[in-house]
Amino acid sequence: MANNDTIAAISTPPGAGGIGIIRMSGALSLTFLQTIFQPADSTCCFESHHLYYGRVVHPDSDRVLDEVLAVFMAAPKTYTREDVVEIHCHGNVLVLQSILELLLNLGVRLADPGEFTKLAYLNGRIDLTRAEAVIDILSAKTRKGIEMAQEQLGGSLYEQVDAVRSSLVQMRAVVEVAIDFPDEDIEIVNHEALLLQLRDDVIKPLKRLERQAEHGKIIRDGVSVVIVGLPNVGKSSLLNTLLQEERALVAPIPGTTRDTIEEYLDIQGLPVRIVDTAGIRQGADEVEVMGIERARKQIDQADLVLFMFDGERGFQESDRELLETVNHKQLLVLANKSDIVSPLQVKNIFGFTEAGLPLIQISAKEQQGIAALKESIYQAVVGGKDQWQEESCAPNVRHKAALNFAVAAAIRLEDGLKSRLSSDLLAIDLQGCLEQLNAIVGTTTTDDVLDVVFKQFCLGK
Ligand SMILES: Nc1nc2c(ncn2[C@@H]2O[C@H](COP(=O)(O)OP(=O)(O)OP(=O)(O)O)[C@@H](O)[C@H]2O)c(=O)[nH]1
Ligand SMILES: [Mg+2]
Repeated sequence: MANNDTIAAISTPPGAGGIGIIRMSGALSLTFLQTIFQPADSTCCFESHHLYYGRVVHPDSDRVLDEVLAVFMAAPKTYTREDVVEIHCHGNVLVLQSILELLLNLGVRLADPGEFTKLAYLNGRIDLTRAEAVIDILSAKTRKGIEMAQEQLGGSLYEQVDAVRSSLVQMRAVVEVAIDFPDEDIEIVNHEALLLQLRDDVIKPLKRLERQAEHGKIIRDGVSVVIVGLPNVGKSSLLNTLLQEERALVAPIPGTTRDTIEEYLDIQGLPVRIVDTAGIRQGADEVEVMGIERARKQIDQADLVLFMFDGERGFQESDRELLETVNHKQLLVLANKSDIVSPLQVKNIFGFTEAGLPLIQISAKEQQGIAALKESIYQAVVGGKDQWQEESCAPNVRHKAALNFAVAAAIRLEDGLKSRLSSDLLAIDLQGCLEQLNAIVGTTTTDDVLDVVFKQFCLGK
């Protein structure tokens, strides 16, 4: 799978920045560096893991491409376990591209997305769960998400899965002895002891991991909260207030927002994708209708809908009609503009609380009731699953699928042990369970699974 190419990519994001980094990995990295880099100090010997100042010069034309810092890192103490070179240039994408192109012309191959991390995995520096943790660190939306990803990079998930694997390997040894000596009279397999080990050391920890995967989804993907209401009720004002920036246009003209606008918000460590939508109404113009369609799509995917009406104008028939189209979703009803209407008035007029729907009064403009709203959002979407904050690891969707299969195999094994099934049949489920765990940590992962995992990376990582 690993080949002997030397690969390179721009590892910093596109756009202007203080510095931009080109990374190279492979046995010829140093040779390529020496071809294009002129160190300021002629005695430079490219000592491993030392940074050298100099210039990148085109070997044919002597044209200076940039003033840079370059570092050579000798295998195996590198990200990929191969020889690695980094060239730190000025952070202009044109400069970076010109140096990268020069390397490619010299015979370096452009790295695939995630290929550096894939090499780290293929060369045995990290297991697959740690490689996936790298993706999580890059894409985490909250501090909590980063914390979890770093735990996983440190091996928290690997170690838990590996402990279960060890137990299964031990159990398999016992069962295999019985298969090898089928004619022995004595019962080699101590079913009770195996059952105990299976329950305590396999099923219990696997179920805990399954539960953690539920939380993993919350931490990784967060939840989607969509603000819905008639035009002009103050949806965009709420988005701006939540984000504490003037992200969306706000105007007293109904139909101001025509597209959906989404941003991430951190509520007590929970990544919340908050979406402002076009006000929904009859008789909208063509563009508005397109916006309304998009709003409907967002509503379909939402974990929670914030249904907003104008507290000053009151809850009207048109609000009720709109509410009916979204009340199959989890809802919070917001009466906005509490700065110009007294809370008591809202209650008396609309009687929401009496009807059983929790009513939250806010002023999006004057930022009143926002802390309580955030708390309500958090409670609505996290509810009883509050222990997600304390979890030490967050299995992802891929892990979860494998965990589900592993638990199913373990439970079949439990049944088999209880009914004294023959050893060769027990061995099948033991092996099945083990294989799922091997796939999680990546010892027996197929190429197409690896492709899916590493495609999630950006270029240069
Ligand atoms: N007094 C008061 N005015 C508000 C409040 N929130 C919004 N407004 C005003 O209501 C008008 C409409 O606000 P927007 O935030 O643009 O409303 P919207 O729901 O996004 O409107 P559309 O995008 O047209 O659907 C603006 O003039 C805001 O200043 C509030 O809490 N109090
Ligand atoms: Mg708006």
